[in-house]
Amino acid sequence: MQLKSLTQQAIQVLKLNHYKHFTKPSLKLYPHQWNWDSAFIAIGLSYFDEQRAQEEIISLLKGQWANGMIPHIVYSDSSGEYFPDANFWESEKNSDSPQYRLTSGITQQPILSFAALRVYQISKDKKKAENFLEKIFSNLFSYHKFLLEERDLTGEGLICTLHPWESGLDNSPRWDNILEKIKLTSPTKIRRVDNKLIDKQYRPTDKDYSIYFHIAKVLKKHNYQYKDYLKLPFVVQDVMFNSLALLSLEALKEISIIIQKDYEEINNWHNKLSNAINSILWSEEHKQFYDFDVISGEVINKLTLANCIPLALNLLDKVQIESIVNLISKNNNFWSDNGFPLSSISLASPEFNPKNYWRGPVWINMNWLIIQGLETQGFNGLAAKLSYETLHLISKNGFYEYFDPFTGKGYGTNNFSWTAALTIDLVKTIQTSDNITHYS
Ligand code: 2M8
Repeated sequence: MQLKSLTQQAIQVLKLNHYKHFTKPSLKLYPHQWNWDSAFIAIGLSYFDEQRAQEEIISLLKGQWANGMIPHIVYSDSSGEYFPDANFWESEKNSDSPQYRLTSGITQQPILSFAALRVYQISKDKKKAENFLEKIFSNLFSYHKFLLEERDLTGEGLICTLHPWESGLDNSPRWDNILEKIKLTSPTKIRRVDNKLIDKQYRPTDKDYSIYFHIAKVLKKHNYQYKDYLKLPFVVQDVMFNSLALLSLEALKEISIIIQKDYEEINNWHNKLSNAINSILWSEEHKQFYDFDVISGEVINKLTLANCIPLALNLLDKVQIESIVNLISKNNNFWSDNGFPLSSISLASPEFNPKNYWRGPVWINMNWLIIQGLETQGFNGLAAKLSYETLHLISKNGFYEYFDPFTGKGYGTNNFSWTAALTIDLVKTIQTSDNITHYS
């Protein structure tokens, strides 16, 4: 495997998808700016264009709401059809939405502060990078404040997500039971572009889409204000979302030290969130982290890779670490003997489908997050092996959005930005690790 040429190809993908001050996840399928995509993209960019990496994040923050929410989509003026478009959301119904940017009305996996710190750590021009952190600190701070205060709807210290699109793992089987129970009162007219561009067997169903639209309409009806959260159709304490918020909060703490700003709130939020993740989302019985469905009051006991994301946190004990590492090791739930790691849901689960979106395929950002976790917990050998296998999959099949865990075939869109960006980071990490001789 030629790591140098793989990096060069990845850089070309990010150049191809560059538009004004940000990077589209994909030219046709996703022609706007997405929240967590931009976080991953900024990390990749920072290896070859520090200025552009910083601009990527600043551009996303232009869409931030006055209440601190960073929307899941900041719409661009570029050509290219995408639905739902900005008009669908009518975000102006909430006076906190920005005047000069069109955005969606929901947020997405909060990995941005973690990415901003990585951009700083990778950059060579530290003075400039420090100025960048100073410039964006109050934005990041108010985003965490929004999450930890406004989105802690139950008052238990956990952030609630209000739409499958907020999870970023849109049609994950974790949401099946909730979606199943939602009754559409009137037929929801849906317009789809995605399944005209990509074969529909690889995308969510029309039924899923009608419910996604329905939930979004309910949020819109509440003017994106949620005092009455028990009236909402989808309210979840999502393990992955809360874990990434905590990871980002740790990064925010570090950023505040770099720029010498001391904020007591960060420590308070941190303590509250770590305690809540460990006490509410950890199942002592199953030795696993599970999401919680606030509306039905039920634990969502499905096993997907998202349940393993807490591995990246510093709060786990030995039993918790071992149970997750065991799950993601070869020949177990997410890594078949002759296949490619890691499938997005357990290979053994009844919903597993190797081709369909977030219901089985390998996603590079998920592998990358697990690799961060393995490194945090000191499993450097396994982290290097997973990095190598991930790069091998990409070099064999291309910069696809997702991959078949058995054959490695790429699905969804090609030239997908976060696949390219994280390739650059994985190559760098592998090259600087002790395992270089083995894997280069
Ligand atoms: C996918 O989600 C969008 C809706 O937000 C879509 O299907 O149209 C997800 O994979 C999400 O995680 C990702 O951020 C987005 C853009 O890559 O695409």
